[in-house]
Amino acid sequence: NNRNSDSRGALIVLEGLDRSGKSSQSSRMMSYLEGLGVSAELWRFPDRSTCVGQMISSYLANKSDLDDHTIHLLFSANRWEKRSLMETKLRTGTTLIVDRYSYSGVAFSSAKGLDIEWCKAPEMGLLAPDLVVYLNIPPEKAAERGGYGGERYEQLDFQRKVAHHYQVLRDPSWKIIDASLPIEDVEKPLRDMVLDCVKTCKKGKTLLNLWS
Ligand code: NYM
Ligand code: MG
Repeated sequence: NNRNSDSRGALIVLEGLDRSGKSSQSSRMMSYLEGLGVSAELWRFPDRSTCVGQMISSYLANKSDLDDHTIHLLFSANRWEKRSLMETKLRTGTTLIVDRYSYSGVAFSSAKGLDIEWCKAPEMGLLAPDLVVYLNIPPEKAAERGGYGGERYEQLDFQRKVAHHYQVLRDPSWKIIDASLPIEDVEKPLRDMVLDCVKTCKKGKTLLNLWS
């Protein structure tokens, strides 16, 4: 039977500071969904595989310098270049677990001092997530985890500002998980939230655009 023609996948976004556990949790989520037979893909932004993504990667590695507005728009362009594929995947029944999205774009750039409304503008018209989960960790605790990779932004004082700007952006629909807990204690509530969202989207929840 062709269930995909009338059921869509869910757009699920994980947000949080660097070293909050997003990448580990999203790959564990993929194995879990695979085991349940849920059609799902793991995406991440920045997507460093595209031309725009390579410019971003070089900026993050301090191999190039760009004006703050310019890099902000590149991060946004990197989401726009994936928008139509994203919509196709969702409409054909594939759930997307996305490691960072527009909220990272706005939180990191506004933490540098850019106007928040200016930061949000280029994100308008991208697909709105069905679920945003914020992995909440005190910046000091994330820094203790070590393995800040030495990229731009991976400094405690800046991460403190980013945490503040995430709080400004956050709306009541976000789910918050205490990410300083052991990995399994983060994973368990996350699984419940994700399955619940997948179920709601399957029933035909409308796909919307940002920011709505
Ligand atoms: N970042 C990520 C932004 O500044 N704007 C964005 O739109 C996105 C998606 O890139 N420190 C920042 C947050 C991270 C850095 O991301 C690289 P990651 O998840 O470490 O590859
Ligand atoms: Mg990082």
